[in-house]
Amino acid sequence: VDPTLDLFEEINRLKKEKNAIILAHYYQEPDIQDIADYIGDSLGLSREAANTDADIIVFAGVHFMAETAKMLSPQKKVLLPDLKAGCSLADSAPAPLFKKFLEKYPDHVVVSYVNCSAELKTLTDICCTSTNAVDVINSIPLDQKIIFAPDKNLGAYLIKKTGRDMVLWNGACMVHEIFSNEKITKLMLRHPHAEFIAHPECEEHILAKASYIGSTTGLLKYTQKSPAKEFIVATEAGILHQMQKASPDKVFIPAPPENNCACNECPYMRLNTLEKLYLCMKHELPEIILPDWVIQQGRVCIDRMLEISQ
Ligand code: CIZ
Ligand code: SF4
Repeated sequence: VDPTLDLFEEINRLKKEKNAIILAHYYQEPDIQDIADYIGDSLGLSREAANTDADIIVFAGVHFMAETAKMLSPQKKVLLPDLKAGCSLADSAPAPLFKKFLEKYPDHVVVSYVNCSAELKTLTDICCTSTNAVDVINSIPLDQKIIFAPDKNLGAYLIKKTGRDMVLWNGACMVHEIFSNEKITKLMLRHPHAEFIAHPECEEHILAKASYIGSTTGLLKYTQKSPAKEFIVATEAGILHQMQKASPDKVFIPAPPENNCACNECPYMRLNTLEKLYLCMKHELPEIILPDWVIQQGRVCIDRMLEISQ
């Protein structure tokens, strides 16, 4: 790409020219968040993908999210700036293995966190996000047994929260499992007035320290309404950009990971760059293509979720 090109200008031009909409997840780099038409978590982004009248959806997020957008708007072109933007959590539940696992629990309803592949969704009865997971589980009759996949940490949190016994698939997100309890404790001692808040994909011992647990949207809203002036935030660090924008006078500290790495940034989310976003809009590639049967069978569990969380 020509280094003198103003990527913001070019992207905005392509957006108009092609009647495209850019949907960006909270975990995208700040530049991408700033040029997006809509920024949100996976629930908000799915809703937006279902309702848009754009011809092209440019999905600045990871592969399973773009697949969800394609399932909800199959007649539209859905682009992902980098096809390698996957997800360690979605990868932890390969559909063929999961299918075998289900054979052991024939009379169970399958609830899957939306962070899973399109193929896994074809094996799922009802989907959920961290925003609506409690409502989704509460919508299932009490005598009905449940399997929850793929995140064991979110699953354990939901068992506590709903009192429902669920069979859990043993998956996890590499970003939310990396936080250091010891370093967070030290940070809290140094910032005694800071509130510690966390995403339910974190491990139980981390959640136990949090004064608020919620989805990315939940965390963002909480920081706006809480009287606290300082927050230590245990989720992917990208969300701090919107928190800081919404509350310029407050201080946001990313919760520290175990090693001295940037591993509280999702390596998959960060594969998308402004340059790749521009190139993908220019060439209308890479495009998300799904077999018809996957779209038809996979979207049933998403439609059920959207009905419950209208
Ligand atoms: O960890 C993720 O990928 C999350 C929290 C997604 C989402 O928006 O729920
Ligand atoms: Fe997947 Fe975790 Fe990255 Fe979210 S933060 S996309 S769950 S690897």
